[in-house]
Amino acid sequence: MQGSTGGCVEMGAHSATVAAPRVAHPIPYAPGPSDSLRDDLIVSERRFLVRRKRWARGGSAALILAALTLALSGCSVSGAQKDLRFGWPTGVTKEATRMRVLWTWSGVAALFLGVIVWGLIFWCCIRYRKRSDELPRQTKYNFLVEMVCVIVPFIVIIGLFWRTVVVEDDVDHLSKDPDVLVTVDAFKWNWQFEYDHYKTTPKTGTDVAAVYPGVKDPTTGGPLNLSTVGSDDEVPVLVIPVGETVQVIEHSEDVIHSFWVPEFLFKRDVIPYGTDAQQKASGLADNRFEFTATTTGSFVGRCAELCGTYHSQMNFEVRVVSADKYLAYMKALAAISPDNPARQSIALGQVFGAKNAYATTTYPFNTDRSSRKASTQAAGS
Ligand SMILES: [Cu+2]
Repeated sequence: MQGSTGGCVEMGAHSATVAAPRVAHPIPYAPGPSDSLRDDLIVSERRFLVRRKRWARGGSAALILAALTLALSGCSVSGAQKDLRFGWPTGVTKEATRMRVLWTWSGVAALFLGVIVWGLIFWCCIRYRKRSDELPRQTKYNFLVEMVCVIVPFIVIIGLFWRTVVVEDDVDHLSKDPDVLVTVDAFKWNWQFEYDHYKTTPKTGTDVAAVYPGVKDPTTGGPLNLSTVGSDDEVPVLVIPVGETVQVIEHSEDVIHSFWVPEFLFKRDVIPYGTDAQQKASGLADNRFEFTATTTGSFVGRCAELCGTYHSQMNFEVRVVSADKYLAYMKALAAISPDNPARQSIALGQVFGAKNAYATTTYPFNTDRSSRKASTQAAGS
């Protein structure tokens, strides 16, 4: 009786189990290296190690040369990172600068990794280019390389996330006692700017720099805050002091608008919560944000939310001025009755001259829907 089990041959009931001869399966792509091939590989490895040392020395020399060039050309690291914008627009607030710094260093980090990856790709192309028809040494499962390829991207992601959260928190930060507190009231289709407070405590109601003296607010019965409002004929201008923290309360009663100043590199929606009574009942609070302007000048602002028929005409201007000019403007406004619809241009003219009595970065649009023509700037506006 003869049977076969696995790789053994059983010869009868008393026969010994004899191992069957192993069949040598050809391994087409992994031949054992001959002595000469092994020698070639050893020589090749040595050459590689020598080259690696040379490259390391060359890389160090390049880094030192770059640092020396930077130092000798009078560039500072802060100057270089200021110029490395990678397309980021120039902002005029501290918050815009913080965002730009994040963008710059993210770009530098991406370039650094990019150069390493490109270098490795080109190195592989040159180092392992085809030299003959001989099959090169086949390798697999390099644990170290695979771990590096997993861990490094994770470190990059964690770094980017961490810095983004830190900068986002900075941009969204609200001071307990900002220098200037302004309520931006958006409505179909214009803006009202109410100056609630300037460097005094708003809760006490004694902020004389931002109220009409002797005029009571009909709603609260307290002092009436200084305010200006835009119209079809006049673009609203928000005047703020440079280098001081400005907190904006965004209020709307009709639809969603969005306060956007392109040079601030920032916009935020103005969410409507109905009338004051409805909002109070809902317990929902108006959006707030804060900024500190770093450059004086006039900057156009726009509504960035499609809010209705004349949405595109909701332009305004933010005028960043010195603290002295700001206080002078507050005083000029306080001296004009809140019932005077021309109070903004009168006060602006008194402080900044007749040429700057109106917005200088934009102009009122023609609201006649039958005109069928693009709006042009009217004389004197
Ligand atoms: Cu709007």
